[in-house]
Amino acid sequence: SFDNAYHKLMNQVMESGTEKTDRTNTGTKSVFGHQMRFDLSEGFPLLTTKKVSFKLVATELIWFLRGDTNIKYLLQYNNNIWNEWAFKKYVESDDYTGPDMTDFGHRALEDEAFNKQYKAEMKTFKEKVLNDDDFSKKYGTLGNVYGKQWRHWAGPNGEVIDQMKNLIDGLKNKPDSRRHIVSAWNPAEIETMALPPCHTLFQFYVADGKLSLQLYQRSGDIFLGIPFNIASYSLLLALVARECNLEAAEFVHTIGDAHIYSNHFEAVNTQLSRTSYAPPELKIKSDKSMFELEYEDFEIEGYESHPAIKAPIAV
Ligand code: U5P
Repeated sequence: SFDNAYHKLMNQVMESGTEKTDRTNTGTKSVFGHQMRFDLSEGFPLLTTKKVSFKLVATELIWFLRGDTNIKYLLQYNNNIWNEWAFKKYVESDDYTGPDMTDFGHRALEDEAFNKQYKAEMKTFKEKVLNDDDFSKKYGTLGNVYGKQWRHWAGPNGEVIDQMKNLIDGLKNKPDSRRHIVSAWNPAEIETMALPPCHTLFQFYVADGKLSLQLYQRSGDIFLGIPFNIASYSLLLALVARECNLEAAEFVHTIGDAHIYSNHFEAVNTQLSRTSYAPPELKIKSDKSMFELEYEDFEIEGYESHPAIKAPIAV
């Protein structure tokens, strides 16, 4: 099953990963260079040994495909996965006058009184992004993250490069090409991004009327990030295949630094003790182009899973 490949990675890192310090000061166990393959003809790879929210995956992917980089769209779908990074930029700015939020990620876990303050500030922040246009323009944006690079890469002479449109044209007109690549890694703009892209570059491949996709992910939080990334890129493969009248074949997931944070070890062991279910199926209930699809056009059928497992995110 799809869960097997993922459990194998968790096992391998728990048993033989190298202990390493990291940017977030949490500490990890990690391996370098790992590959998993997911055959979409067997179903949709939404993991079943813990509940993974398809809604969060789908709304984030639609947001990328729209070329959007402002969390307002995500908040409208109650998708909170990018909040911490936008919030960080706000509380570090001169416009922020509330209680000191330095290192809020760690402090919220350790100090209950601070956690209350943090939650209140975050709630106000979200409301302002949703309801105050000027505030939202200034602090809802994450800089030149995925959406910008996928749809509006800034060329050297002021031209705008739509990598996704070029990709679709290329797949339709020159399926055999070895240049079906989209890069989110734009060295000139890394400084302007809230988080340098984790899913760095992807490539498509056509053979026998079937389409495959490989992602190079430079850094992968195995417990919280990877289940999401697997579902997200599998959905992208399904959408691009549909757009090009091809059958979706394999999603190949290649990870650089694949790590488990030390405060996720217990959660990982819980998940490893669980047995998988059969994977669900993805249904797209519309003829619209992939660039016009809305969340309401998707359905995940027959998703049976173990309950979600909570774990803190490293900011
Ligand atoms: N991360 C993911 N998947 C994503 C986005 C972020 O796993 O889609 C994780 C990275 O693996 C890392 C953190 O743990 O977020 C980003 O930190 P860094 O690699 O930039 O230091």
